[in-house]
Amino acid sequence: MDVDPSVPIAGEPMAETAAWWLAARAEMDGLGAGAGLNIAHECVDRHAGDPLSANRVALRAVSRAGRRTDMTYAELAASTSRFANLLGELGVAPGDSLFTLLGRVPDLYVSVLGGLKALVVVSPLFAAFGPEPIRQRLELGDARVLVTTEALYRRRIEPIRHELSTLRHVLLSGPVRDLPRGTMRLDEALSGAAPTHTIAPTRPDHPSFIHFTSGTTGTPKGALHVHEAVVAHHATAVFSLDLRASDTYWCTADPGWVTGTSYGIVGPLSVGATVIVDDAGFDPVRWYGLIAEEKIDVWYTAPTALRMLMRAGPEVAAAHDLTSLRHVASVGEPLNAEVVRWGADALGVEIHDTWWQTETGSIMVHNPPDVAVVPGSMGVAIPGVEIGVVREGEGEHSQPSLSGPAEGQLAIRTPWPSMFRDYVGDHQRYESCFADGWYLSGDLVQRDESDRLWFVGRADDVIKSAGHLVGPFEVESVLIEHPAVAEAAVIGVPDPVAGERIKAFVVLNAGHARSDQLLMDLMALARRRLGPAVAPRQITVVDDLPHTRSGKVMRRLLKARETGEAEGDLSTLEPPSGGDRD
Ligand code: 6R9
Repeated sequence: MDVDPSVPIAGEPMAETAAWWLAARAEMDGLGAGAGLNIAHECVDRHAGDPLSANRVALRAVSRAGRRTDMTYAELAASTSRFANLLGELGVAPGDSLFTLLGRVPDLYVSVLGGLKALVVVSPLFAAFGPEPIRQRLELGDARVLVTTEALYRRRIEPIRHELSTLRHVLLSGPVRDLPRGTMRLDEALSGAAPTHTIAPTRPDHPSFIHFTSGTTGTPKGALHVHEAVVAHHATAVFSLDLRASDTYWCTADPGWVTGTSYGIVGPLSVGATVIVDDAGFDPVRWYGLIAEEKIDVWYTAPTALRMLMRAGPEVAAAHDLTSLRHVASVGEPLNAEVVRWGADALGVEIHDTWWQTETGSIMVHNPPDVAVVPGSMGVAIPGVEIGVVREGEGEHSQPSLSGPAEGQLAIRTPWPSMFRDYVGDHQRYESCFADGWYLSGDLVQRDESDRLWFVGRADDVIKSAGHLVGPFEVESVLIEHPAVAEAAVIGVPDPVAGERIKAFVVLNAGHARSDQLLMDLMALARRRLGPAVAPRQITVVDDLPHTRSGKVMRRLLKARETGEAEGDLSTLEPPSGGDRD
């Protein structure tokens, strides 16, 4: 993070010259000649400075009890300026890092955007993390400032504060009963700071965010992003999520995950939309109620949530008026064709899958809003991005295949505006993600004759059985079609003859009991639909499956348990109870 932000670079070229990016870039007004591009300016000050949008609601926080608190773009501009000025008064310098450990409350958004105004590097952490994953991340990111609550501070930070050698300032959001030593109240500190702030020149490659993502082994990886990424967030918010300034928009992801920042904060605010801020957990009645009451136009969510809504039954959906929904999109894990078909009925709109990663920063593959969805496909490359498929067995330096049917690892030609620029503290690992100008995603895909991409699996989750490459998702999708099955996870277990043998774990819906007949039915369904090479050899009924906190089934953990291998980094494992949210 050793850049000198005081040196503006006049006319610095954008990383990508495609028309798509140029169109988005043209909508950014920038900080003036030679002063660069700052995310917070594009998301907040640009709208606050325009009489047409200054009084539009930027953030609408909806409490568990249904109470609304609105903040307009003008109010958000003032609060974030106060926050940026406060950081300056505390001696926090551009390039220092600021972490948040907060639920989804307005102070989270003010801290993130105020931090960006002050050119500090922001890392929002998920509030349900325990002390160990928090410590790892604060240490890896050299945290200088932390914004959290009194309760979270007492529980998660106080016990480890002495280990956090770079941490200088802790600001407490919300009510404080008994101010802990070495902390400050955020509200008091903000009220003493001036409500206007001139953003310093910001180079497009100035660091903006660190988003942590779990690897298969070792410590989490801190993907470093830059201000220029706002161009990609804006372009994809408009062209992939179909978002407009007049829309009310809800992204169900927490900003502790890249989706909750890129599309819970940056993308929608860059468009000037009204963002719903909801801190309550999943509840089908409440969720449908929120869509109906807030008249959500555009909704970005995850397959697990959609599958849970599907399980809640059609009558729950039918009891709410969901006609405000114009565009629904999904990300993060495979979106089963069955869920897309359910969505068309229950939500009244098609669910548009999108694919991207913490490292890519923004949507890379999408189902465009104006094209009929092909259920089960992740879609096509967004304009301005070139996706290649690296076929298995091709030499390390062969070029990826660019179109037509192919199967292999998804690769993206560098650069693009929102690409990560490093893994903090592990440049070697960063370098190892690239070959010959391509970023290698680690995901395996199939591409069809229309250049549509179909998810096969993570490179390390894919099963090789009797010479056939088998994607667990394919098998899981078939198993969950059975009315008794709520969820399925499929792994490869070592087999002396076939290399790997396919094993499935299934969780049953309420009202269904494990029986030999049911297992035979499932086996028959799988064989019928998938053929003997792909159907599981073994199906086991379990009470629940291990998930990451972002909702992905941890097949790797199932596999490790099955084979007796080390379980690896479990910091993102969701507790089986379904959540210990603060
Ligand atoms: C945004 C986000 C990235 C990994 C990615 C892939 C999986 C994402 C998907 C999908 C199937 C999709 N993934 N989108 N799998 N279909 N539409 O989720 O980032 O947390 O870094 O996860 O998620 O395996 O490589 P991140």
